[in-house]
Amino acid sequence: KNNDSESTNREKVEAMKLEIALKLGTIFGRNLEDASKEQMYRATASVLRDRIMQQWAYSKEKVNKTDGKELYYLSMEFLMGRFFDNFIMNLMLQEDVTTACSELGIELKELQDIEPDPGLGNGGLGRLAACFLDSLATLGYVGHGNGIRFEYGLFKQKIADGYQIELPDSWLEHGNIWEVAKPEEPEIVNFGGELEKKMVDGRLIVEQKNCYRIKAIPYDMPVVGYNSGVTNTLRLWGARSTKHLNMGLFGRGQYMDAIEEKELAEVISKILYPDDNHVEGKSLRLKQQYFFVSASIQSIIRKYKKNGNDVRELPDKVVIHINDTHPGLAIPELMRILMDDEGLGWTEAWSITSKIFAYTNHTILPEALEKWKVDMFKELLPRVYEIIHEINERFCKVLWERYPEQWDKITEMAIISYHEIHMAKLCIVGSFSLNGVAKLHSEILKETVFNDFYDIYPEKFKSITNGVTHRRFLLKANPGLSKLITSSIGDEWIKDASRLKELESFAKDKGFQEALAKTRLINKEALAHDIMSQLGIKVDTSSIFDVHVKRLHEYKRQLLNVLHIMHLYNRLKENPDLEMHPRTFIFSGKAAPGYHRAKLIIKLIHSVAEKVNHDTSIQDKLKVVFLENYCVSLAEKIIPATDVSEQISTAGKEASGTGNMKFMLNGALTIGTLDGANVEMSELVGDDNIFIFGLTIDQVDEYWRQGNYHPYKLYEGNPNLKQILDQLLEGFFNQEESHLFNEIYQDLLYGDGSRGDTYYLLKDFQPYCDAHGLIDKTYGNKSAWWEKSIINIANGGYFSSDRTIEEYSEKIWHLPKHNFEQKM
Ligand code: 26R
Repeated sequence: KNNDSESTNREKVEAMKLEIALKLGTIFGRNLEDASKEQMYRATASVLRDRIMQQWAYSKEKVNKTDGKELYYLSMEFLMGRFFDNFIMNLMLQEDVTTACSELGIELKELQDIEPDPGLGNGGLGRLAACFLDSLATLGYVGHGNGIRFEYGLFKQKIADGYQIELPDSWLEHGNIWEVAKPEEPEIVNFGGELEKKMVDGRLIVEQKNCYRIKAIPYDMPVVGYNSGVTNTLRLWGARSTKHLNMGLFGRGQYMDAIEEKELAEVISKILYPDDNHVEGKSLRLKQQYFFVSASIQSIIRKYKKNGNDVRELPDKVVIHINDTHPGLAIPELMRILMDDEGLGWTEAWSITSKIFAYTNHTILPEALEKWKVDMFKELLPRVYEIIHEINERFCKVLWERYPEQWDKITEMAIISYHEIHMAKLCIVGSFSLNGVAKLHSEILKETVFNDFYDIYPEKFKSITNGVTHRRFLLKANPGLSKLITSSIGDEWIKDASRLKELESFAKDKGFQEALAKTRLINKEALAHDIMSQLGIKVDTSSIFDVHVKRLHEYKRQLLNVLHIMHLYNRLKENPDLEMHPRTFIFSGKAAPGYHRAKLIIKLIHSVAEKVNHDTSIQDKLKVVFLENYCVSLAEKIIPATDVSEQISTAGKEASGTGNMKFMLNGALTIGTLDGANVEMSELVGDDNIFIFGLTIDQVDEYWRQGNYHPYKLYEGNPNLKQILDQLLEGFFNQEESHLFNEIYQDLLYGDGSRGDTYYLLKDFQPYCDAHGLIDKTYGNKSAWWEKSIINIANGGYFSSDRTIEEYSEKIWHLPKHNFEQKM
């Protein structure tokens, strides 16, 4: 039997080698000897692509026959990361491709690094959408993504002299082998113009005249599940002008105008807004949102009707998820189509629409809640505005009946108020379900942010804790640990992460602990190698790798981490023989280009690094590195090499966090606040296996309400803290520009005069230092450390996005599960 499978493996490898060689010939006219690395990559990718196309067609055919309910996941962002190695893993071709490549004289890893990392997202929200797509396909659910095919993804970050520089990310420059463009299936999206209304046979007909028409072209990408027969579609829309350029016949002037108009149309899908948690209210962003939402809804309806279905039964066959409020215009857009194109009346259209949408909230920061100025909105989307206006009128009537004469309350809750449209309110009113992304976050939505709405629609409110795909972030990113896990408990955990729980019985097992330590060391060596080649900094792989990677934001408190590093440095300067295990602090993350303070914190990290890394008197006990251009593929390298995971946001500010889960699954120990999903992590592993510190959300709220937080007293009362802050003021870490960090000092102590240190860094400083002290002590006891690490991995299974998707399906989507065989 064994011999048999060996020989079929051999056959598969030989077949693959042959196919790759053939592709080199047919695509590039090259043979193996004279092909470049890039050509090898494309040839190999193209071999995979052929198989995926077959699998995709087969899946579509099967799905069409079963005619079950389908999910559409609308999201402005899909932070997919690389496709190539993920496809290989999910098609179960890891061994075949690795062997085939190496026998052809090239390492698979080298090929992987050629693929650009599609960065069509800012951070958590976009990456969550990508994890969901993986779990949907793997679990056998039909769930398609719809978004925008940004020509430029999130900017590439370079660091020059400690400052962030943004460079364009032209990820499509060499083409995208995984997409299938369908210019023959465009949708038309209308902007501007005037409304023309007439009565025909007693029915109101609304037509939009003199609109600016833009073509939306679908670009489809396959979403292959792990060892699954269901292949879904990620449909990204690209904007094209509806005008042709042959107006050149009429003279040069018009020809140039035609080009300009074409360019104007195409800016819509040109670039992803790099703002995270901060709205700008720009009209281009509104155009982007309506563009992809209108195209998506039109194509959903078109496909639905093609099968001869009646729109009245739409809610039985289609559920549409709205990833934060960004795609919220899908609600009035469906109303528009049902009324203006399908001829339904308001009541019927609303009864369909209000059964189709489900909305997830991902942030409660007030500066991130989307609002649109009525004047701008009306001009750009007159018909959609009318519909929102009507939704609002009817909603306010309901409120009036419930709260007669309470004008303040009604104004407070209205969708349109003070000349602005409030997207979150529109989403709540127009959806049958609303959820937060972690227990604590969902409580905050019910009790505070959307409390008024909770009173009216308690049945809509749900809580579903986020998850991450443990296949990309553990199985693929950490092959050493994955092998160890499989050799101990078998490989069922790959499709059922709850099985990781079985690792708990190995928590005290010396052999397992040592093997785990070995895999970690190998990962740290690989990262140390990258740090050396990128930054020329030599880091000690026996030091604790203490990692803080995520978007740069004040609420995420990278600054608190820096203050602690400064503190450690001061202690080491006082006493070079101070007992402490050597630490390497690793940072990575992008700041929004217009976010001055976040950029200054990046500079501060570099200034501190510069001083600390070059000071020989501290005997290499401290190293600080900042890796540039944080992205999915870099995360996959950093996370498996991490000993300590920093999740230290001010309590109540981080909706969930998902990086925290990726680290946990890889066995890092977390230092964190009781915020977002950290709360659930700590409940799962118990207090002994996580380093929790700092203010709770109730304490934060209490300070806020009382207005009795006095950072200055903390500064005066803690000499270590005072020393650090004074050093910021004196330019201790940046003598050339000694005033550079003054504003940070000012802000921490005095703020705007009425409130300083709004994220409570000074209050949490000492508890944070103490928690780090405990980490240092714990690390000294190796077997205790690894035991905790194993307990974290074992309980990390809960944070697989497979569990999350099962919950969404059970509580919200109600999707049928398919069980087709993978066709490979
Ligand atoms: C510009 C504006 C409209 C905007 C606001 C917010 C743009 C982008 C965002 C990103 C927010 C919504 C986001 O990414 N939130 C994160 O969602 C993750 C997935 O649910 C959470 O884990 C994380 O805590 C949260 O910050």
